[in-house]
Amino acid sequence: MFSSVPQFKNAFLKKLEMMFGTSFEESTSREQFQTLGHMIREHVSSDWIKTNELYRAGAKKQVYYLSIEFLLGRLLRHNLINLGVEKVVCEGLGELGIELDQLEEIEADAGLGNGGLGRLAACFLDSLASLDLPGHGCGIRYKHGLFEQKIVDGYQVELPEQWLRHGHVWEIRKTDDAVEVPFWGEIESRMENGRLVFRHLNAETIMAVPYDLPVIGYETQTVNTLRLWNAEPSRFPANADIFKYKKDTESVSEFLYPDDTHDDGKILRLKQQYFLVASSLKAIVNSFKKKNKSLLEFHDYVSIHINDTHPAIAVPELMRILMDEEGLGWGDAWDITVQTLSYTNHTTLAEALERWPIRIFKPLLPRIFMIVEEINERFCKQVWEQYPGDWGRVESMAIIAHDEVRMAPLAIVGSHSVNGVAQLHTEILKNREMNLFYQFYPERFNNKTNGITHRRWLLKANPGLSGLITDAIGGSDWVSSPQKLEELMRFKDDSAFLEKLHDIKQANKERLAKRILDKTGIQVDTESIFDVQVKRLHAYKRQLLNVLHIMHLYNALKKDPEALLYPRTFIFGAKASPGYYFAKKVIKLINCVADKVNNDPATNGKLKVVFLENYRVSLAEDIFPAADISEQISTASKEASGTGNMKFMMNGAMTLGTLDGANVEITDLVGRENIFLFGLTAEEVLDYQHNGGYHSLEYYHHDERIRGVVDQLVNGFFPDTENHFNEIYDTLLGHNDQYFVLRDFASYAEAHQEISRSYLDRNAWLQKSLVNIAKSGYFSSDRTIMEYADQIWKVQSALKV
Ligand code: 26W
Repeated sequence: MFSSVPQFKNAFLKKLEMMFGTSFEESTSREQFQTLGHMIREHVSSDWIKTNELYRAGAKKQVYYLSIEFLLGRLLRHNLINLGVEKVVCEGLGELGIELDQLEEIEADAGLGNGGLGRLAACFLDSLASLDLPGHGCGIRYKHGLFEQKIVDGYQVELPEQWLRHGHVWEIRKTDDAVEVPFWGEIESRMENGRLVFRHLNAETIMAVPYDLPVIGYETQTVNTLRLWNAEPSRFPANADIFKYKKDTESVSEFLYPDDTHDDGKILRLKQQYFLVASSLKAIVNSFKKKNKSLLEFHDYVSIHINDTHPAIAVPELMRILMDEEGLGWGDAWDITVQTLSYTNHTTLAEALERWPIRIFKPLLPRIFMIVEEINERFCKQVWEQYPGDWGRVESMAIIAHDEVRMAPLAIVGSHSVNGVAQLHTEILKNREMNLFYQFYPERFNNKTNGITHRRWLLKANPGLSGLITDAIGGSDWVSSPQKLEELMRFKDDSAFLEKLHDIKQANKERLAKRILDKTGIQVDTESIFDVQVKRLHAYKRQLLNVLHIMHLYNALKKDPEALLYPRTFIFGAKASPGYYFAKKVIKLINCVADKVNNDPATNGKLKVVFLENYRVSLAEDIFPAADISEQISTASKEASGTGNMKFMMNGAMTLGTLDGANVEITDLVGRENIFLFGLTAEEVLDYQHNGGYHSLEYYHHDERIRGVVDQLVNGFFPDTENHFNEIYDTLLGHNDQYFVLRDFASYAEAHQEISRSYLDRNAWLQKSLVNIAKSGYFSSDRTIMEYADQIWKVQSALKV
């Protein structure tokens, strides 16, 4: 149905009539969108079935990526591109008077994630399918994804997100594959035929119903599966309030938890984690059993990946299945579990390391708790045997301690592989945060530097640049082999080529400028430098440093109209976790600064500040291609990797960053002259943190630029914001500026000046931009996934052999 334009048009019109009983003339855009979605699903169904058959019959190992987040965004154009039918569809619709661009806007983003971790999972799915690897995602079908952000009076207001309001065209409900997940109740144990048998009595069970999404690889027959579980009532308990039971049950897949360190939904969150793990493992074991192999070979056929600690409960759950349901003894079950599981750590921030109070964990998951206790006892004994007398070590490493279950130790002890997500991050895990575990299991620790799918973030998001690359290096091989982007290096001294690069960036900036105008009413100058910071709002990411620096530029311009070497447009996008008070104040501050700057004739034509509401995947796709500067300014050592940094680089923006996360590897690739670095190094930050010696007040007193902007937070500089920024002021001066904002201020300001000077030399700037694009192939998630496949999961392409 996609082989030629007339054929497509025909099929489209027929399908539309059949699905909606309406003529084309009468149809709405939503109906047209749904029609196209269904056509694509039908089109891939035979490949989907074939892929599944291949996996079922073949002796090949499967990998399952368990993640509490999958930040997919929209799928329409992505699927069209991967199927190689974008052109036919675009033309066919065009002839019918429909613009694909507009149809695309109908689709709601599947926003089932907070940020980097969830988007990484989505990029990985695309790479797995595109590389013909047998890898599937397992997640939760949240009714509401990450909240929709509105800015009201400069403050963030959260609205429930409604992506399922009109249904999700890509999903298929699989009622027959539903499984039950038990909570609460008691465990009865008794001897049966010489074996201890456990029964879960009086449990409250929840039905987990899977919804499957096809994951379509790029120009391949492989169609993998993302399975999202929906929580529904199963057996209504006798004598219970039916409505309450229904509500409690459904609440398990109702909301994605925002990354919120102080929330009271702890029980619900742990319920979600067990819900995801128990239903996924049940399905995985069921499908393994169809192969009629011995369970002792389980790990030769199945690899299960734990994406951060949220699914770490897979360790005791797999043990439970192997022992209680399949009758294996502890030793065999443990060997299989460890060889099956692998774990990625995504953060070293202490507040994000999960711990569950026993008083919650034990009653909610009674059998699982028993198994965790046993794992802990055996593990502590091993440590004690290796380090006799070292109680301190046992206490720091224990899985259960101080009335809490610690999920990172559980994941490390129960996995054969533990990885960080960028070189620096892995070194910090090995030498600092997880050093005791590294000493104990040195062979388990390894690095897998993150990546992004260049198919979404370059091919789809930036058609202008993709077209230029294809023309320049003679064909679109680079889409399958992104390392080939390096061939662009030959154009470094080709000024005609560089000018084309400039024109593309300019066109992208104009497109974004139009969106900014539509959304905010702010007119930005497309000749100015587009300087962008888009990411979750968090103190360690230091949006505050950025905005304080803008205040400084404003002050400087008020004193001297010539103070700024080159006009700038600062663009922000960020959501703050709903309970994160400080982060919300920073959003307010950015908006106040924007108001002040954008309405002052003194800075007109020189400085603009834009806060784009409701940052999400689809908005990100408009932003990255239009950026000149990528702000990656986290306090060194705090950002595990960053992946936005890679998306900017791939689209030819220059990084302004600290030596943190993957910025370190970006620097190694592009060379010191093609990146703007500033600030403390990770070593210096960690040294300050351990040995003291930093006094933010000194920087306040000794740098009048700093004193100027910090005072403006509280001295009435912003009209009608009395006391609004007291907390920010206190964080900086009263609490000694934990994230070294003032310490790095001077160095940051200097780097900004260097940027302006560089931008004045257009040819040199374009050369830098070219080098960034050319070297970005390394950051394709295809490279990352090949490393996971070869070194951790030991899976191979299902089509080979
Ligand atoms: C408390 C539970 C919790 C804690 C943290 C939930 C969610 C989070 C974050 C949102 C985790 C996250 O997104 N981490 C990011 O992972 C990316 C992919 O590896 C990295 O590039 C980022 O540096 C890291 O912050």
